[in-house]
Amino acid sequence: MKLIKNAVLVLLTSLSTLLTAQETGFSELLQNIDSREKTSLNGMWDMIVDPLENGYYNHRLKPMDNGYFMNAQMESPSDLIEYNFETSQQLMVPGDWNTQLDKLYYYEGTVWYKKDFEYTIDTDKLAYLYFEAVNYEAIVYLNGERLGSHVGGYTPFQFEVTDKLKEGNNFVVVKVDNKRKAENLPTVNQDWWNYGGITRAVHLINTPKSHIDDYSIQLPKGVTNVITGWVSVTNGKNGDAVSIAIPELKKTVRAVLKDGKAEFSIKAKPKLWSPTSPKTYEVVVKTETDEITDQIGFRTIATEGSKILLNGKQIFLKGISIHEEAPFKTGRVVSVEECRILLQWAKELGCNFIRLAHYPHSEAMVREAEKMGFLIWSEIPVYWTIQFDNEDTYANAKNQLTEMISRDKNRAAVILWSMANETPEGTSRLNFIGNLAEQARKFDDTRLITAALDTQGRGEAGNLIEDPLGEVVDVIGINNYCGWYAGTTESCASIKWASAYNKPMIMSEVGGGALFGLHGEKNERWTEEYQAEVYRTNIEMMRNIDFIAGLSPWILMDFRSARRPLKRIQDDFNRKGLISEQGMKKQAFFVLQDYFLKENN
Ligand code: GCB
Repeated sequence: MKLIKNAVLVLLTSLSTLLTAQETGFSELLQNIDSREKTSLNGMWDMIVDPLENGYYNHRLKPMDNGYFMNAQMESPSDLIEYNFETSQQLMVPGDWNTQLDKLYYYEGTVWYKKDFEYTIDTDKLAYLYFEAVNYEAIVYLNGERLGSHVGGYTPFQFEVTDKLKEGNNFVVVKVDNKRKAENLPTVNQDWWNYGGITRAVHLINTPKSHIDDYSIQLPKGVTNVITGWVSVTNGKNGDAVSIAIPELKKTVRAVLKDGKAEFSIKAKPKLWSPTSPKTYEVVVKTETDEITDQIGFRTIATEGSKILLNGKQIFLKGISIHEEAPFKTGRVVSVEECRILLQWAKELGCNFIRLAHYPHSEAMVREAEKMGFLIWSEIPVYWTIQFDNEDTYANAKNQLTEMISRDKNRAAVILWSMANETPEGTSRLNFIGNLAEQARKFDDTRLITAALDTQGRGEAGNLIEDPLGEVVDVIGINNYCGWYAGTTESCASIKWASAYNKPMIMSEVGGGALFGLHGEKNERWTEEYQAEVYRTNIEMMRNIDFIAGLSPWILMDFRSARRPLKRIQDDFNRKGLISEQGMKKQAFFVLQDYFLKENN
C-alpha cells in the first residue's frame, strides 16, 4: 500500500515538474530571487545553430530521443556523431544572439545552448533552475533529460530539479526557438527586433525543503492604515508559523499556514511611496526554516472621473515609452547599469512615469525604476492583429499576464497593467481582452487596467474615443501620430478630442522620426527640426484635452526594427527616439523636457 502511495506521489511530483514552466501557476514562481541562495549560470554557453532542427527531429520529422540535448561525445574512432558542443562557437548569456554574431543578425529559428556546471548535493535543500527570460520558446534539458518547455519571450519560468542534479559535473541544454508564428504573442509582425536567445539571466537556486515560494505584501485598494497579504510556503504543514516583520515600522505579525498559504494583516501607517519620495521598507518574511528580505513600497492608486489619484491626490503622468534595448551597443539590455542609463535619461527629461513597452521588461528594470521614483505601465505583447479566436493564443496571453503580475505584484511603482496595444475592433478581440482584464483583476485588484488604442474615430468636434474596449479598462491609452502618419504638423494643435467614457486618458504614443544630426526645415521629414515640431504641435493639442491624465510619447531611444529599412536614415532603426542609439539627444528631447519641467501640471 505504502509503495503504491509512494509511486503515486512520485508520479504526481514528476507531473507537476513537467507542468511547472509550461503552465506556471500564479503562486509557483519563486518570488524575489535576489534574496535567495543562488549560483549564476551566466557566462559563455556553447551553442549550435540548427535552422533545420536537425538536433530535434529525425528525417521523418519525428522527435528523436537522442537529439543534441544528449550532448553525446565520441567514445571510439568509429562513432558517428554529427555535432559537438565542445568545438562549437559560444554565446554570452544573458544576451541576444543577433548582436553577438554577424551571421545571426537576421536569424530566426533554433539555436541549442549548452552549459556545464559543478554541483554539490545537499540533501537538506531543494534546487530550482530559474530562467529570467528566453525568447521565444525554450525546451530545457538537464543531463539529457527533458524538464519541460516554456513559451513567451519576456517572463521568468523555473523547474524544480532537486532529484535530477548529480554530484559533480552536470550539463543543461536549452533549445531556443524564436521563429515568429501567427498564433504567438507577439504575432508575425512587430515593430521591434525579434532578438533571440537566453536574453536574461539563468540561476540555480537552492532553498530549504520547506521554503517561502511567494508572497504578496501591499496596501489593499484605497486603504492606507493596514498592510495585507499572504505568504505561500512549499512543503509547509498546516499550523506552521510564518512571521512578517517591518522593522522600521516596529511591526511583526505572526500568521499560520493553512493549505500552503498564510494570510495576514498589519495595522500600520507607512509613509507612502511616490515619485517625489520613493520610500520603501525592508520587509522580512520568515518561517522556521526560511527567511526572505525584500524592499517594499506602499501606495494607493485609483481613478475618479478623468483623474488618476496617487495616494488620494491627482497626479499628471509625465512619461516616456521605453523599449528594453541597450544604450550605445543596441541589442537586449543585459545589465542593471544599462537599465540605469535609460532611466537616468527619463529622469533628465522630467518624467515621473514610464511605459515599459511592449512586453514585460526585466525585474532589474522594474526594481531600478521603483528606486528612482517612476510610476510604471507594464504590458504584455498582445500587439496588433493576433489570433483573437484561438484558444491556445488566449492561454498563452493569460500565462504571460500571470507571470508578469506574479513577478511584479509587490512593486508599488507599477500602477498600470496593460492588456494590449493597437488591436483592431471586433467581438472576439473584446472577449479576449475583456477576459484578460478579468484575470488581471482577479490576481490583483489594487492596480489599474489599461490598453493602448489606435481606434479613435472622427466625431463632429474632432477625434472621438468610443472603442468598446474603453468600457473594460480603467484608464484609456491612446496612440496617435498627428503630423507623422496622419495630418500635417500644422493641423495638430487645433485638433479637438472627445470621449464616450468618463475615464482618464493617457496619450500612450505620439511622436515622429528624426535622424540625429540631420538638420533642415521643420517640414522636412527625418530632420530634428521636423520631429521637434511634431512634439510642439502635439503638446499644444494635448493641452486642450480636459480628460488627459498623462502621456508617454514614442519613444526614449531609437530601437532596432526590421520594418525600418530606409538606407542612410533608418538602417534598421525606428528613429522615433528622442535620443539616438548612440546616446545623442535630438531637439525634440528638449521640447518635451521643457514641457515637463516648466509646466506646473
Ligand atoms: C505604434 C506602435 C509602436 C510602433 C510605433 C511606430 O503605434 O504601437 O510599436 O513602433 O507605432 O513607430 O510606428
